[in-house]
Amino acid sequence: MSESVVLHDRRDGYAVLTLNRPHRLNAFTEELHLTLAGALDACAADDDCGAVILTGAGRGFCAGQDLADRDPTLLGASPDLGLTLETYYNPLVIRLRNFAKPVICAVNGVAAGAGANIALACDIVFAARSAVFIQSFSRIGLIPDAGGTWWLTQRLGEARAKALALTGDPLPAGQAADWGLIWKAVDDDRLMEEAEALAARLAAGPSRAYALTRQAIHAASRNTLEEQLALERTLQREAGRSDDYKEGVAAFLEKRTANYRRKKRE
Ligand code: T3D
Repeated sequence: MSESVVLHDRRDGYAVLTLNRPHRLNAFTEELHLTLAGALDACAADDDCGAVILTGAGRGFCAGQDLADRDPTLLGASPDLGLTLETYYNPLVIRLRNFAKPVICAVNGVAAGAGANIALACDIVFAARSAVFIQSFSRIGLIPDAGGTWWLTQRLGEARAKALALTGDPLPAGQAADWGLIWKAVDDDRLMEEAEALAARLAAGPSRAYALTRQAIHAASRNTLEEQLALERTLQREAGRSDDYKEGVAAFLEKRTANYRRKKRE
């Protein structure tokens, strides 16, 4: 039996999902989309899974759409790319953005096209220092998708967004971190160690507070300050009613480490 196109490794408290088409730099096919969606759903439904790491097998993270499935000499009529975005890429971006648990991306190598932008849809992005992010769309006559025009403009501003998108030039991981596009560039041999240490830490933390924090930060770019303050009030009210908050305050006052996971399992 052939290996799955997404490897799903369950660790203590978190899961590692590995895109597994290394011969094509983990480019997306329909099968990869469907398998990844299923794996993410399984993580969402797993109460003991507090965080997810997304990474790639082999020397690349993901090279975007598998262009072998777009070969014009085989397809005849032009494919409706709007339909494939609507069916696969856009739901994946929204699934990652609204995921119930923090998603860490460990970009192990080149991230190109939609592969770069799927990485940017994750909550916290680590990249191996040797990795590059490429908005390669313009090289094949397309526009950045999977949220590319949004992530780049929001995080880098128009000047850098336009230069990256129009040139399709690679952005090295270190520069992506210096510019604030991602969280951190780390030495290649420490990538998974760093990502897993953070996943384990988040998995042991106050999960409801994390979900509410992500919700508030996502809303910030569209809200006025007044609207954001009102949202913080609403979400903090909810956080303040949680067992995690009681445990956090009790642990502080008792000068001990808070134990959120134990409380959830009791
Ligand atoms: O279509 C829709 O549904 C709309 C949605 C579109 C979303 C998109 O992502 S569009 C953008 C698609 N992606 C690209 O245009 C990137 C294409 N790949 C590259 O430009 C380069 O491969 C990289 C810059 C990513 C890496 O370059 P390099 O030199 O490190 O590796 P390579 O030799 O080019 O690739 C290694 C192998 O992977 C090679 O196969 P081979 O020759 O060893 O048998 C190459 O053909 C294959 N590969 C890489 N990317 C893709 C791919 N095969 C199919 N599709 C790919 N995207």
